[in-house]
Amino acid sequence: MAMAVRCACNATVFTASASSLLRQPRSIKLSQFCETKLGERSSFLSAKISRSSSNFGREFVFVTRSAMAASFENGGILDSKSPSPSLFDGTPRLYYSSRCPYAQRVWVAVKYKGLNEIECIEISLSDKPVWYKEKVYPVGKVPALEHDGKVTGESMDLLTYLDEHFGGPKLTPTEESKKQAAAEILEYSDTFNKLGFTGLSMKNSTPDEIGAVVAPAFDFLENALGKFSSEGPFFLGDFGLVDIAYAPFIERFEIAFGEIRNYDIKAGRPKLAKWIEAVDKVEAYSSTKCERKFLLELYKKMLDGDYFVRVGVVPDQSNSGGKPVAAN
Ligand SMILES: N[C@@H](CCC(=O)N[C@@H](CS)C(=O)NCC(=O)O)C(=O)O
Repeated sequence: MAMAVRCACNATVFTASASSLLRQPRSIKLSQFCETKLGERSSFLSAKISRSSSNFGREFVFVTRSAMAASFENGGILDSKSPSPSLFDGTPRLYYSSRCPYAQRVWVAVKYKGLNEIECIEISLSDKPVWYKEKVYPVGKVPALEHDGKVTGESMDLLTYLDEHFGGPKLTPTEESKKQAAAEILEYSDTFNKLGFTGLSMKNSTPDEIGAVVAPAFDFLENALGKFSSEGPFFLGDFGLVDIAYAPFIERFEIAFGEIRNYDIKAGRPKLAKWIEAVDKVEAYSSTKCERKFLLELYKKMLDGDYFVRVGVVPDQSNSGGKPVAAN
């Protein structure tokens, strides 16, 4: 598919698009891309692309001709060179980055609920558009949702917000026993992430030493997955909020622990292994996944540069002889 795109279209414009498509192969209507010459017809075509975006899995939203040109050159991601899309015109918009696990949560929810009325706009985190912080979301983080004349963030809050204000399948359970289980498992989510990033940051430790730190986190999941396992492979039996909250992080931990720290998160945890298999079959989730190789390289780079220590997610271990300090 990428070859056909390259042959039929302007090479400069489509090399970037094709590579982003390669990251996430999709069933794309080639004619829509091939007709797009960024010329007189671009407004019409942008509308056409935007309207049929739900067919793509990954949404492309191009509001102006120049925004379209800029985002095509950057694989559909708006960066510092891209003009802002329309703001506060009544269209709900999700701002996200496919590499951000927090934003991925909300993106999955939008897809799972089939909310085609929400425009999903991917922005570059390494070359963020200035207008994002100035005009859209002063906090400057993704995800953020524009709806009803305001912009709000925080992935977990947004999942609940989507469930309360939009249609589609419910993410939150209605049964009392499941509500309580969901609250308990979700309460652990920040601790889980922190322990995971702490373990990954243990550069000078053996897999056993790393395991001693992170095993409780993965054991917690294995145990939680046992609660409703007679009803299905997901945390509460059926796919929902809890799965969405954990999936993007488990996706990254599975790759980075296995391939960088030589620690297999699934070993001795059959329910977790089954959950990973099951969640991969949920199209709304699997279609948001970055390519494994891309995430591996990203995490190698982040861990080499002590990213999680620098941003304060993980305590500095430089004064502890390379051994972990508690992540609470
Ligand atoms: N607590 C927030 C965390 C969001 C977050 O940290 N997002 C990161 C990307 S993964 C971000 O936008 N960082 C700002 C930046 O990279 O400039 C949530 O759950 O939504």
